[in-house]
Amino acid sequence: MEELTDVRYEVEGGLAWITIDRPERLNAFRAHTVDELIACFTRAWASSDVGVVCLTGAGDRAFCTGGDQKQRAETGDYGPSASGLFEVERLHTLIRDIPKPVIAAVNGYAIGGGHVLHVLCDLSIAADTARFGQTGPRVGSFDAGFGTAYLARAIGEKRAREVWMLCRQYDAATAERWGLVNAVVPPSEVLPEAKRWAAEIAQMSPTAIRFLKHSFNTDTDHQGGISNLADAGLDLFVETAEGREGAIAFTEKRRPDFSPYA
Ligand code: S0N
Repeated sequence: MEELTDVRYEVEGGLAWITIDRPERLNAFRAHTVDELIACFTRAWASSDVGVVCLTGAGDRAFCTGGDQKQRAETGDYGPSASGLFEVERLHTLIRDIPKPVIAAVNGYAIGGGHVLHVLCDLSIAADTARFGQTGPRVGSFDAGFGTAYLARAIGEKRAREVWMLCRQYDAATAERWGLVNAVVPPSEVLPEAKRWAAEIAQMSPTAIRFLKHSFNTDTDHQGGISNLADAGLDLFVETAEGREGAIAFTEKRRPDFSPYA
């Protein structure tokens, strides 16, 4: 694996820590960050000394705040990547397909595409200070497919539609009540608690866990097709004046004006 700039990868006693390391942008991801996340998850998959993966964010403010809106406002995309593609859908599929449990240690904001990442993890442990929500309709994007349909599986149709249509933020207590996270702990306990859960899982049969994970996924794998469809639509949408207005308004720290597009 080449030297990492946006992500950290550390293995500690059978647990691979994958940390998005862009705290100055609240751990928002650009295309290169996604490339590095894919490399880290692939490495964890291939490593026989890794049984569980934990995804988290650097610092104490954010897990991940989704696509880098400053990059998007600057260049109209999420910046360069190895393949020339923004491979976030591939990352989503990898988090689901890696045959090892993935725990999200949600240490702060899980917003937009960052919220989708934690939803796709097998388990989520949140700080009591964490905040959850989607912002796409405010910033001129959407993350449909796993981002909508799988969320609805997790918390129900009405709540998933509320999350996307109102773009509110929810606290950790609400997330726990809704079944969006497995446990809520004080901020200093998020990583130790994830470690304890990983150690407990490590006592189990890895083969049984692998079959169980694939079996859970099989029921929702078709949602990957919806993701591809939505992704194709999003590529067109982000090029429009309506899509650009959302990204530009974010960097200008003002409310977007979508009134011409009703
Ligand atoms: C998280 C929020 C609410 C925090 O607010 P707060 O506490 O007031 O802090 P700020 O001062 O706003 O933030 C501190 C600094 O961090 C920068 N920053 C924060 N988030 C981002 C970001 N996402 N991109 C770039 N920079 C970010 C702030 O600008 C600030 O910097 P300074 O100090 O220089 O002013 C608040 O920050 C917030 O609302 N953030 C934006 C959240 C958001 O809208 N995220 C993007 C949502 N959209 C996506 O994620 C797209 C999904 C995606 O990529 C995708 C997925 C699947 C298929 C396709 C796509 C696709 O888009 O192509």
